[in-house]
Amino acid sequence: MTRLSPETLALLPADVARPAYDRAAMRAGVVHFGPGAFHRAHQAAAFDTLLAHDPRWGITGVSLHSQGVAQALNPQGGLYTLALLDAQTRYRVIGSVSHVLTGTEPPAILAALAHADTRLISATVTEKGYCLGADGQLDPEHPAIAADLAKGREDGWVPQSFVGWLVQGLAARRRAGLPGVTVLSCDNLTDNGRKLEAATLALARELDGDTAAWMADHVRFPNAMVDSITPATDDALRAQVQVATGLEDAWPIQREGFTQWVIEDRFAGERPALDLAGVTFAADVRPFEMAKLRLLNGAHSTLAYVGLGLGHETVAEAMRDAPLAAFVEQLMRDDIAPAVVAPPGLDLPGYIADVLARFANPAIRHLLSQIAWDGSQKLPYRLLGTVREALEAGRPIDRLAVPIAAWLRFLEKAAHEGRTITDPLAEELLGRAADWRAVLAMPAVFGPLGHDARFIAAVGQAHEALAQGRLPG
Ligand code: CS2
Repeated sequence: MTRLSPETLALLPADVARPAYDRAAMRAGVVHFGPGAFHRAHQAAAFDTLLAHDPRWGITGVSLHSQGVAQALNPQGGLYTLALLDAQTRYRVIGSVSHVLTGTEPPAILAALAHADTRLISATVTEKGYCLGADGQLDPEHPAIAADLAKGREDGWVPQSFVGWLVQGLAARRRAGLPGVTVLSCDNLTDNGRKLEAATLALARELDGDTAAWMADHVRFPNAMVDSITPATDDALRAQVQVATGLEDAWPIQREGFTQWVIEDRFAGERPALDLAGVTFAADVRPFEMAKLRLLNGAHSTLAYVGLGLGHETVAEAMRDAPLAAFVEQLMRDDIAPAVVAPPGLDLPGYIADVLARFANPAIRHLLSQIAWDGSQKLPYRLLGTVREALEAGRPIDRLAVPIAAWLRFLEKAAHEGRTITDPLAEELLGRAADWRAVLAMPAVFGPLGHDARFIAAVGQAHEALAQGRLPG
């Protein structure tokens, strides 16, 4: 079977969309850390649209901890197929990624960061990639940060953390007299840009005071809200893509048709005209972030842990379980929405209905087990803020305690069966899992909330209800 590549693009059937620009003229204006499925389905597709108007915004991907994306994409000249899953699946070959570097090539990463063409450094490194503590600040005891603190004053050090790479890249730009740069977090963290800014500044102050000072005038870290449901690639997708395109693609990806990207209008130097690709620039992104993280991601994690406990496999399947779907809807409307300050013009009941319809999309096979990854990193942003505010406002937390209890049961079950889980805190979580109170007492996840008697009581009740197969109404 012929493989997708710049040479074989012309063989694609007419109904498969392809880059509407000359890829040979493309320059790399973006260095992106974490070119996984979400980035390639979402941001890289927006840049692919922009490139038809402006060739300066190609992407160099940087995959620090794995070789897989580089091995799949580089032989294809960076090209890959995106399947858009709606009633009718559409296929689009994306050309915005020119090359993917890996952590085995530190000089090339540094050269890309400190290149005159680079105007934007962006990231989807997931919550754990930021190395933050429960207080949202850089955690100096995180092994990667501790290593960077130990080595970062030596010449030619190789950073272990993403934040370390930013400090090294910014230092190289400063020394080379290059103009400023925008650093854009595209991860599901509240206040993602500000958190990354604080973390980068904290490390820079320790390692290189001149770069820390230079950042104030030359670097901006806008907040951003990103949204598009992106199930992991499976064999079924590979097969479908091969049939639809007639070419072999080592790593096609898929997402729902819906996509949203809201970026704070706070750039260092030039702002890419991403509005041409449907991106919204806003003075304040926080209300968008809050609505999306608390409602969509909070409900997603609820479906994942409660749904897995009930034996479901995918989000759409969990949504066909009428009592579970009704529970999640009530949780969103009655418990989460009161803790959301809606962005201007957003109708929360309508937003909730749209999110539920997206979850129910039968064309998407989104595994609950994928969403269940990294619970210790996700729950604080998705649910615990809502719980804290409900307690402060004197609202009930009975239903909000259900996904937390479902997560605790998920851990308990894995520990009992001797399975591991995907979570940076897996070892400690599983070590404590037999006693859910011991998990609540982990400061890295729950902070002071874990010692709140009302919270402990509500989680205890929810835990009991789930053990009896009941969903508290
Ligand atoms: C999901 C998200 O895997 C997860 O935890 O909740 O990836 C979700 O699909 C996206 O944030 C939707 O924009």
